[in-house]
Amino acid sequence: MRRPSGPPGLYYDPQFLTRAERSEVTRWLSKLRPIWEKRFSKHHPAPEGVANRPLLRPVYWLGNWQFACLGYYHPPRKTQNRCVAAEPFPPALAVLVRRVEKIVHRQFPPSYIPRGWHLNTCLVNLYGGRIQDGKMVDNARVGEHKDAEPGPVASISIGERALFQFVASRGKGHASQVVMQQWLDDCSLQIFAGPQFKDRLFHRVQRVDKKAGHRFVFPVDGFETRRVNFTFRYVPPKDIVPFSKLPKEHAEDVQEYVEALAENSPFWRGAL
Ligand SMILES: O=C(O)CCC(=O)C(=O)O
Repeated sequence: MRRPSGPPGLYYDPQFLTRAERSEVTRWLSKLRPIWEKRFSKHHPAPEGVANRPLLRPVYWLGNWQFACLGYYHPPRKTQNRCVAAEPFPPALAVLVRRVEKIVHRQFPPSYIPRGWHLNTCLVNLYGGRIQDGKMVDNARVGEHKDAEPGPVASISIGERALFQFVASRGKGHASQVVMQQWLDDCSLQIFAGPQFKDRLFHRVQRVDKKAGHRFVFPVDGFETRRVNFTFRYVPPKDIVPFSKLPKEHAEDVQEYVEALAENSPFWRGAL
């Protein structure tokens, strides 16, 4: 019998997805059209000297969409007009989420789980290489950060394995210290929670392998995807706003993204 393990606040199961579940998820993914967002926008411009570059990777959000240019959800102060109501989880993911929530309640103490917590948000991250000026530039990494949504965060990975690190900051100008690292395998589940892994430490994806030859095909120009990661989080429903209720300037900033999403999604067509 498999015995998923980890220190308090960290859970890892290298074989969470069955082959059938992986196939279901991959089938759903094949119809998805992720988008390239830019970091800044007309009403939320880049600071002086900072370029308004696209994110390192195409993304897709479910449950609610946190557009990069509006600023990510960050309680206690940065919570309003950042989480825009988005498509619900498809059946292939909803069934996994129910299993993950059970694991969370079994695995972590109640003090790690805020009242009302349930996984209602998912960021789908594509990792791979971008074709720039005719050359493939590897973009398969994420810099150190914390996920500010309250409570446990669950991450399901498919494709090439990724080197995921928890790091402690040693202040400006000093390299962070790696406290714990884990290769996230194809079909794996990682959950992190609590004062150490969720609140104190930062996390990052240092690199993604190329060895197994996994590839995913998306209608995204100039990007070759070899890993897909689903990061499930909780945003209190009171902080989720429909697109139609966004203040005018916010709506203007994300209009082009919503129009792109609407080309492939009845939900987003309805939101326009
Ligand atoms: O791809 C991963 O494993 C982690 C992604 C991540 O850190 C995030 O979405 O915040």
